[in-house]
Amino acid sequence: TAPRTVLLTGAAGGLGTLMRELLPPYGYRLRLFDRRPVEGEPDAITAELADTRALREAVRGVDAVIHLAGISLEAGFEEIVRANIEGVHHLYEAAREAGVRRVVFASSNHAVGFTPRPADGSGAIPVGAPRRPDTYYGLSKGFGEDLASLYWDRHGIETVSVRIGSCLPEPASVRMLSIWLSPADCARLLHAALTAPDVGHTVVYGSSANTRLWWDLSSARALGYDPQDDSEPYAEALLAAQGALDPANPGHAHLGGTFCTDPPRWQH
Ligand code: NAI
Ligand code: 15L
Repeated sequence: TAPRTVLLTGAAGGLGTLMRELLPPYGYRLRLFDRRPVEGEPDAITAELADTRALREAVRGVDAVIHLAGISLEAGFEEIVRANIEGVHHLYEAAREAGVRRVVFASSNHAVGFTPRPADGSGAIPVGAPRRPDTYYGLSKGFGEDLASLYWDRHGIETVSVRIGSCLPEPASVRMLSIWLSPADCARLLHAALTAPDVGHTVVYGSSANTRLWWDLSSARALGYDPQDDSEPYAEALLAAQGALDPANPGHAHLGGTFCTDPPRWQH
């Protein structure tokens, strides 16, 4: 049976805020969790991922979890360890104890961020490409994917790990023309990840059907995901404002963009 009650961690964040609007029309009842209060949602659970008692309470009775909570940019190693490595472990332990069957894990393109940028539109980067994390942040996302794999093989908890590109209402850079995930397509992809049968542990890239796509969307499509958006209408204005990607610019040479520069930067 399709999941109905879904725990959404990271509900106060940028993506959580978009998904709180876009997922209920698919029929989900969302339970919300974040360390920050969720505006206008008095029933949201305000707690840290380190609070195992609160997490246990949060997963009780849910059919699935969408795990967005965590540090979403580069940070100090200790901070990343606490939120993204220990945090994801606490989440899976709570899910295991409560018998939750399915998790959708917000992984990131930065798990493979040092992969050289392929030709626009080639869709060349396979989901099985070796991990090349570009930051401690990207490294923690690879850890989350491997933890998901372990909990599938050992405990039978299914996960779809979604290596999200850039999910914003509009693409904000020339790089994002290739990896943009429109919010509506994000909701479509999360719905597919929650409802597809027998996913075991599946890794997918998360983007819209962009003309300039860099990666292979076939594992996402195999879940039933049928993206409806394309960043191309934004291309002319972004290229006029920012110029084409320059292979000599270290912030343009890899999939992860300026996360790959030294020190990493994450402005658009
Ligand atoms: P965000 O930073 O806006 O939201 C993350 C939320 O997690 C925040 O509300 C924060 O309070 C909460 N959080 C952080 N550490 C926590 C902890 N220890 N305990 C409880 N709550 C905690 O990030 P955004 O953009 O909404 O991303 C959501 C998820 O998707 C993140 O895991 C991020 O790494 C991933 N992602 C997002 C992309 C995007 O384009 N928005 C791209 C790739 C991955
Ligand atoms: C991410 O993983 C970040 O969470 C998000 O804020 C964006 O910077 C995105 O990647 C990106 O690569 O554009």
